[in-house]
Amino acid sequence: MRLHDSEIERFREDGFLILPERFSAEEVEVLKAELPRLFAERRPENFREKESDAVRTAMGLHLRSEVYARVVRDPRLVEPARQILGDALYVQQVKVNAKAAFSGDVWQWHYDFATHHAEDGVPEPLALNLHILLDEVNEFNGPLVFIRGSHRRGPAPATLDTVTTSYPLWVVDDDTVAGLIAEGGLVSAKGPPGTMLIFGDTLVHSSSLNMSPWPRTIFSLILNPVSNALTRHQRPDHQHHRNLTPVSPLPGDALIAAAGPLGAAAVPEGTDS
Ligand SMILES: O=C(O)CCC(=O)C(=O)O
Repeated sequence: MRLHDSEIERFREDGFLILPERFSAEEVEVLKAELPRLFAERRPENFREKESDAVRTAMGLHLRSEVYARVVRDPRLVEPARQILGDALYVQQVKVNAKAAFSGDVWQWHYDFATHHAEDGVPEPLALNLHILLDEVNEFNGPLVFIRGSHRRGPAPATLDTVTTSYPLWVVDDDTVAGLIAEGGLVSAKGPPGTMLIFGDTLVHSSSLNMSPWPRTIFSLILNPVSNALTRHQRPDHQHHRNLTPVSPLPGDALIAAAGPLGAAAVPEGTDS
């Protein structure tokens, strides 16, 4: 559950970690089973693709589902983040990013802090993005692609792109990206369901179209130190939550428990964090 020293060293060097077999097939099924209901909802938290009705990203999930309320407190996500950042972390954003078979759209080259800083006034690039792959992610269905070591250059110049996809994003220009790739090279974040990814706020990344017949679905939790909280409130709560209550880990089996008869009724303490 905790990261080894060598993993922390690798994270600091590369800017990301790819950690296979962190969540079981059963746990992944529990997370996926919620998605048809959540994706069917017509509400602002569900962003649909520009060219189709398919959900591109569904946000605020811990406030919409008991199962997702539990996964944001899963020790396999929270403990590594605490090791890297310290104990007082709040839930900044909770979402599932989907890329439908044959049509899932791109995420342009960007790093998350550009948006966190420009839109939400987050002071420092400290937040961590913690992912769980919910489908097999391969070279064909639009994996995230990281520029190794790109975080070490610090925040690159970024501009707001409101046209390329349905989701406004602060993006990095091609010349900067080419220079970063020449220095660090590319890594495709592939793996079977249950693989975890961790990456930092200035790591430059993207993902391409899903032209394959295989959907690509990924859970994403962003944790940020309470001491580095947002200072601007222009985006809706689901894009950057205002509740700064430090997240506290649940027992490791809580996700499976949530799928049982108790979980269906019980809302654990602190799920509004
Ligand atoms: O899901 C993806 O392909 C990329 C998502 C991403 O870059 C992000 O959420 O910042």
